[in-house]
Amino acid sequence: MQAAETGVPSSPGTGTAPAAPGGGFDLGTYLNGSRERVEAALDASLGPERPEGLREAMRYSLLAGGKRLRPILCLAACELAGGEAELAMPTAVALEMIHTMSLIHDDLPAMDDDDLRRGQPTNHVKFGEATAILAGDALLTRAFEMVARRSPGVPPDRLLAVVAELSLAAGAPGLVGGQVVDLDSEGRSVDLETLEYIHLHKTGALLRASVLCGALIAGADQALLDGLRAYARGIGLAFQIIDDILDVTASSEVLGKTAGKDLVADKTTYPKLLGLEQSRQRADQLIDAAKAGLEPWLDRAQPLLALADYITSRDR
Ligand code: GRG
Repeated sequence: MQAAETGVPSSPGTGTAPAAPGGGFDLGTYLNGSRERVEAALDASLGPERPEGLREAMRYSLLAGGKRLRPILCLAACELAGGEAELAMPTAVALEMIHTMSLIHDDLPAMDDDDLRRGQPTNHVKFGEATAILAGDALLTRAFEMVARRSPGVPPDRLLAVVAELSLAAGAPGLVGGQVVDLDSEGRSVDLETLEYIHLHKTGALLRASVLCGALIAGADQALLDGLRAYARGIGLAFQIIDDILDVTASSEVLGKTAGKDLVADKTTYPKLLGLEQSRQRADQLIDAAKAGLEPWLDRAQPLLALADYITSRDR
């Protein structure tokens, strides 16, 4: 589902969920408003980095569009936990910086070797491999500075907890570990357990950090953090199942990245293991489980519940 282009930014940051004409939650308006604020924060996040060529490569990928799902999840979790979304904005930006870094590195010839990302030439195609690696490195390290030095108003112990979550998500226990197992699995069949390991780490870890960090900034208690962990597990796996399905069913033009790559690389995917129909059913079950994790907080969880549904209905 795409946010309506005409949607007027309304509630994100105000603590009031936008109402659709029928009285339900209006996800299109919510996404529009959140994206607009995230884009502005991303645009302002890179200062006068030098050398200029490095700055240009960092900005190129960071501002190349994308759904901005991780920052939006972070802001929504902060509000669910009773915090002002604006307090979580530097962390939301940091999450998008880490995500963008992972996309730049994933596209490199030594990794997934792709030349199209977010509808544009990949970073290494545009700037060369060395600059792309360094732009990724600079975004990753800048992400931690955003949290540690540019998050006014958040108590230091909460920022420390956020730094810990981000480190776990980006490093060997998260993105890097998942990527290593994914690369090791190329050209051979893997079972469902290994596939889930790859995706819980490569994709799920940062989505999990997104909601946990938002909630930590607001001082969430253990019960809510546990509910958000259950939510994140469900949306993380469902997100990847839909990614696998879209790789088969959508065009490169719509996706903004090369479609059909999994088939060409003979990768094990959910559709390959379960078939398209069962994969969709599995994604739906996971979204139901994700939403069940937030049941005790239903009155304030509308944005996160709607975002969970968005994950299975998205077309890119
Ligand atoms: C160097 C610390 C370090 C980590 C890099 C390269 C790598 C390790 C990990 C790869 C992680 C990766 C690219 C996972 C894929 C996740 C995924 C499904 C990306 C697509 O996310 P979307 O659909 O993209 O949210 P947009 O463009 O909308 O943001």
